[in-house]
Amino acid sequence: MSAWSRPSNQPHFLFSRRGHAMFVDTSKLFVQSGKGGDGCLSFRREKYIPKGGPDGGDGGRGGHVIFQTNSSLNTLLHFRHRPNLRAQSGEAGKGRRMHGANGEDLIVSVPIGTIVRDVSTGDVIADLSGEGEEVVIALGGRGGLGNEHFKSSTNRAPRKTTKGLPGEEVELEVELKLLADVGLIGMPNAGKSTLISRISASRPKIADYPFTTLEPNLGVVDLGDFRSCVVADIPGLIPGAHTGKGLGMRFLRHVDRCSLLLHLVDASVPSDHALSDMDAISSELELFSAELARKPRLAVLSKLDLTESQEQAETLRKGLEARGYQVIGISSVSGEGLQELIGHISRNLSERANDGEKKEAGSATKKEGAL
Ligand SMILES: Nc1nc2c(ncn2[C@@H]2O[C@H](COP(=O)(O)OP(=O)(O)O)[C@@H](O)[C@H]2O)c(=O)[nH]1
Ligand SMILES: [Mg+2]
Repeated sequence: MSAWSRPSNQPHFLFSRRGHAMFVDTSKLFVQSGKGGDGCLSFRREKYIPKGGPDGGDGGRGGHVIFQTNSSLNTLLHFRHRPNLRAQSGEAGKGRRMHGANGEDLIVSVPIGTIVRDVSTGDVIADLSGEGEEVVIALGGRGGLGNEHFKSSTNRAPRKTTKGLPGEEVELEVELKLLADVGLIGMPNAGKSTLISRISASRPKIADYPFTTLEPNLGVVDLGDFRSCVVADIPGLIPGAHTGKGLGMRFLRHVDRCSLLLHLVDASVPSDHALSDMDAISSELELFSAELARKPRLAVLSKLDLTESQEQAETLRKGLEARGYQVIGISSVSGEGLQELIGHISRNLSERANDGEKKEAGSATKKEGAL
């Protein structure tokens, strides 16, 4: 199946014609699996058994580091808070042939589509593309042997044990192709780039961008509770764009997965101009992609720190509401309204996730019915 024909609620990344995703997020990680516990040196000591044999147990295995995909993640932002990942060591063996406990495995959640490379060799060691897929990235060290293993006919009281093996240490680079969750539209100069830079916790690099003149601009926004999303502007969506001014249909496909569009309206522009600009962009959007135009849209009044914006804010708000928009006022300079905006994005994405789950639950019931 080609990447283009996937149902739109499923893909976590799309590819350009050359087979590469445009937006790539990377993160460096250091992982270390647990050391194995040492074998134990011990002899049986009981009241009526004066010369009990060796009874030192084996050490437990060190914990593995395991990567597991989790469909609720869509960026690598959570690794920035935690770049060192260590699994627990195994416990040493004990007397009475007691085996030391194994170290707990460290399960690391990663988004679907994560590619894992070993930095020292450059090799891809995992390509996690399925839901719930698991790969052991670093194997825990084996536990050492207790002295009970070294008993022989010639040596009934061995003092030999072995040490637990060290865990593996690997420096990794993880890579994820990103799709935009939120698209920004608006006239040039409306404040799109400034807003992205203001609300982003990281700015992924843009790889293999197939268009030379217009660079999309994107950022990863931290929504709290280990949730994050990708916000991208849609470059060149200006009046007349559908007649071929710079922007190709192909670009719009990369924002297909957006579940929300923010339409930035510069509140410092005289209000009748601001509103007619908005209408012009809206009709351009319709001409470009009816699908994109059907997405939920929020009007964002920008630059509210400026006096002229404040004077016009009410008129603009009314004009936008009359067009059926919900309106949030912001300033990327003072920070006003940005938390409210992030809250709105966060709720929109949770709703999308819930809708996705409902759809999955629906198809599961159908399968059962068919059996
Ligand atoms: N006073 C003020 N200026 C802003 C704000 N946001 C953007 N600007 C300015 O508006 C101009 C255009 O912003 P930019 O983000 O490049 O707009 P874009 O073309 O939509 O990406 C720049 O000079 C910004 O510094 C804001 O919230 N307040
Ligand atoms: Mg810009």
